Amino acid sequence: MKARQVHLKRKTKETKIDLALNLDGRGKYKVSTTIPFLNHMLELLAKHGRFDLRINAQGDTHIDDHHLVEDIGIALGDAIAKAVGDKKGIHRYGNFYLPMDESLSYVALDLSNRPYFVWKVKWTKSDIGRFDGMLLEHFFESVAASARMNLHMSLKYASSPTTSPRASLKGSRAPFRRPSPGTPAPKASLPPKASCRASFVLGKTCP
Ligand SMILES: [Mn+2]
Repeated sequence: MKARQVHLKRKTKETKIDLALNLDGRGKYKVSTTIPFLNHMLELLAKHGRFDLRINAQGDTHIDDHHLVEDIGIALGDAIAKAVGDKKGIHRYGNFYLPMDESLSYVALDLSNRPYFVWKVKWTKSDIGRFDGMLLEHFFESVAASARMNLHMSLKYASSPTTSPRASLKGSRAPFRRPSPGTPAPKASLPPKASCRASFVLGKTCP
């Protein structure tokens, strides 16, 4: 089976992005965005989604992180849409509860081709290190719009201001991992049984 992969470049006045995504990869990543927390988030997305993800991105972060975060979201969504292709044999819908310490987040999505984004996340403090957690909403909104997916993200509850943004975004990577019948993944990229059962991969099947 042909791996569902894409390599794209995006250049605007504010940002320059080179992105390669392989949905049938093994969780290998090389992410360099100049924003440490965003690197961390995208690396986890690749690792737990078992995607191969390479991103090299720079932007006008001397002003603030807004443009670069948004444009990486657009590029990633675009790559997902292109890599998924005709969506044959995969689950269109995915959802996941993710607990993290005392926080619980819930994410549901539909690769519907009708972009819609719902964000039910409230936090009192949104700084994550040097990263402005408020930008996460814009990031996922951009991903949803350019991947043309219906994406709902909510933080059910949290008492710690530091775990709540993390729980929300960690939940976000999970729906990309639903195992699905009908489209056998290449032998070399089959995920281990436990992780396959526990979560899900777009278009991948459990061994
Ligand atoms: Mn914007």
